Amino acid sequence: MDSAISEDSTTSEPPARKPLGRAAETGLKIVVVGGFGVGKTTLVRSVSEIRPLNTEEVMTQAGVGVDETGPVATKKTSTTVAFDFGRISLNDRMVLYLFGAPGQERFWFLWDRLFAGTLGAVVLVDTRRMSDSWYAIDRLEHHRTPFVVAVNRFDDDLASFSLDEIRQALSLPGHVPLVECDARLRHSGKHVLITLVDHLHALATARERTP
Ligand SMILES: Nc1nc2c(ncn2[C@@H]2O[C@H](COP(=O)(O)OP(=O)(O)OP(=O)(O)O)[C@@H](O)[C@H]2O)c(=O)[nH]1
Ligand SMILES: [Mg+2]
Repeated sequence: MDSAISEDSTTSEPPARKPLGRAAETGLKIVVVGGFGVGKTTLVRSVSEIRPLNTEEVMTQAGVGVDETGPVATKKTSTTVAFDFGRISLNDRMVLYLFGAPGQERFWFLWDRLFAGTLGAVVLVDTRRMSDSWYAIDRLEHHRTPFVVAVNRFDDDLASFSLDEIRQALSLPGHVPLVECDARLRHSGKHVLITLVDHLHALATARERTP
């Protein structure tokens, strides 16, 4: 994997805008999906080499009863209403385009369109609201879109389920990679993307070998 994605940085600040290379000719689309407030926008923001496009709206009093509540609601002040968009250049010719999906159930109808032309996906999971991930996994399986699952550990998540327990709870088949991450940290977000790209590579190699 190229240094653009494998470099080890601990900062979560986006770097200065990097112009798209002249030789860039292949764009690979990756979607980050998952339930409300699992950290999708945070992940796209932390790994993107450009200032990402975020379609975030402030959650106001008017949204009470419409916008979701729960463990994340007290700290969360904005929510994605369309999608996030970021970019990582893999090498001179290949560019990864990252799309972060909106997490609230009332926007889930957008997901199927967002999955069109997607090479692979990251399902972000908050173990305090594990069932919010089921719909994402169902839709990806329906579209036959390869995916990896990343557990975004929150500081106030006291249950600290093991990866095996999470795999069981999500009924994840053994071949689907499951990793932990902190969506706020660039090196951690990149590790998730590397896991996905490795998974896609392994699937493509296996397909080539199948007569
Ligand atoms: N403690 C902690 N906070 C996090 C982590 N990841 C994200 N957050 C915070 O959690 C909040 C929700 O993150 P978002 O990135 O907006 O979540 P989202 O999945 O895009 O939310 P929606 O688009 O509304 O579904 C933000 O305030 C983040 O700073 C994490 O790993 N640990
Ligand atoms: Mg968001």
